Amino acid sequence: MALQAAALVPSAFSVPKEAKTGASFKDSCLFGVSLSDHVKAEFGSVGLRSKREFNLRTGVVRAQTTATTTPSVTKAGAEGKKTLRKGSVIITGASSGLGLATAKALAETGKWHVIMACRDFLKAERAAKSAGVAKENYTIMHLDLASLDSVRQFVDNFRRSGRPLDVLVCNAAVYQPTAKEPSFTAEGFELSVGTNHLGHFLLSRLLLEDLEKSDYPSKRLIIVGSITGNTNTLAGNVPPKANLGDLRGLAGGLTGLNTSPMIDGGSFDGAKAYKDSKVCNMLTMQEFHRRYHEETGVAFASLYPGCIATTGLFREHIPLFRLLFPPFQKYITKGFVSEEESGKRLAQVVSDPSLTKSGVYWSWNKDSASFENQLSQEASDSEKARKVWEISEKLVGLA
Ligand code: NDP
Ligand code: PMR
Repeated sequence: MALQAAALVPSAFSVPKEAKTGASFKDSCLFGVSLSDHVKAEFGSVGLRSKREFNLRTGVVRAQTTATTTPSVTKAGAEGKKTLRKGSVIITGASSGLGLATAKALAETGKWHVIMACRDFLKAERAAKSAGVAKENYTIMHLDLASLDSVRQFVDNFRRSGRPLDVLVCNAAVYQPTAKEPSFTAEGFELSVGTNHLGHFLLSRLLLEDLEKSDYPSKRLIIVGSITGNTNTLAGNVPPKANLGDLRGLAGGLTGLNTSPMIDGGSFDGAKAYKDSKVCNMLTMQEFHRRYHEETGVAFASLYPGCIATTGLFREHIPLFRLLFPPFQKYITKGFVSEEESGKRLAQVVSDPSLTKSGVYWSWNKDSASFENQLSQEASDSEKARKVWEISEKLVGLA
């Protein structure tokens, strides 16, 4: 049986700094078209749902541990392969969408044990079961990326499990396109950048040590990026565009108090905050590569898995968007991929022997063949990557 350790710490939630009502959503556009008031009113239910989820999560404390089997280790085979033991991969946000599909694809090979690092233990357990992931191929461990305490606790719990770490996949993300006001992580960072970038930044910095210790033939650290953070594409030119500016907001801590909640110091825009966070993800991957690839042998990679228009990422978008976005991507842009296909793509980046190159941003063409893609000027700016790295390490308490 798999080890199951879940510690739902009280800090495991995101704290909205200002009281919000369900009606307080930003005037929104659907593919650039303004919405009528009756459509806007539908936002209310989303707001209430979030609040309910918030209330449910607060005060929940749980720790679960059951016995585990040690990873199966097979010695060198006839072809002289170094090791054939089961790989051990952590995937953040594996309770839905891309993360779940990747967990399923890897588990199905029988060659991987997946540690599903999720903020909602029960949701993850149900998701794994309904996706048909075999019990012996996964473990759920609690991780709330919107709390740095939770990140540190996750790392401790993982180390206590005694499993090796061969691949880390930073996949989880939040997207708040309709939020009128920013919300914040436990430490007071704007939620999208705080979760998608800073939470993963601390996690990956801490776990690099564990990856380094692994004896697996191909050790990898993958941070999921996206086309919408790349302004060298059509998708990346849909407003609001990603732009980190001179990083003054990030340097100020993204608190929204006396400083801006946005990296570039501007006023809050949830869609932009998400795209900015993806730029940080892609810059972080490259900075990792420059600093640590040679020294550790770990391959660092990012990717755009395709437009998975049906996932929970769009849960806070208006219902009309969620209805029209999949057909728009399927028939107009032709950028649509199913969750299953996207999972296979990310699983390739985890385990395919031909995708071992470090410092690469992978994409797939129409025939689903992988290729090394070009990042935008900003997303490949090494000076900016260094500055984002240095500011981020101060914010998460590493420097
Ligand atoms: P989903 O919403 O389906 O998955 C996101 C996952 O992140 C969920 O499991 C969610 O948990 C988890 N998560 C959110 N906040 C936290 C947190 N604080 N701590 C831990 N986990 C958290 O979206 P996708 O599958 O679409 O997104 C996965 C990745 O793919 C993201 O990095 C996204 O940027 C990227 N991507 C997505 C594209 C798309 O078209 N959908 C395109 C390009 C990139 P919970 O289930 O509890 O909510
Ligand atoms: Mg986009 C080839 C064109 C293409 C692709 C691949 C995407 C992917 N999008 C494309 C084009 C367009 N989009 C065009 C022309 C428009 C204007 C009509 C458009 C609009 C649009 C919106 C409003 N697109 C969106 C949104 C979102 O809210 C999504 C977003 O930006 O989330 C941050 C989104 C996306 N489009 C994509 C992808 C992959 C997304 C999901 C975002 C992501 O995870 O990065």
